[in-house]
Amino acid sequence: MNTTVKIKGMSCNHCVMAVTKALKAVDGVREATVDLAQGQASVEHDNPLDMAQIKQHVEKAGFELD
Ligand SMILES: [Cu+2]
Repeated sequence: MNTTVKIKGMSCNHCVMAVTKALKAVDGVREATVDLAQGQASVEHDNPLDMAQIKQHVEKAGFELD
């Protein structure tokens, strides 16, 4: 499955790496590809995404869901 997640607050490649790492750490996530210009991430996962956990990880990394 693939879900697009909107993320606020990313401004550079360092942010992209932090968000990528945070998303990949969520249970069931296989791959995460962050698009800085679009302010979003494409997340590949096995089970339906646990958005609460996505939110928690993104916020812990210092960003917000849009
Ligand atoms: Cu940055």
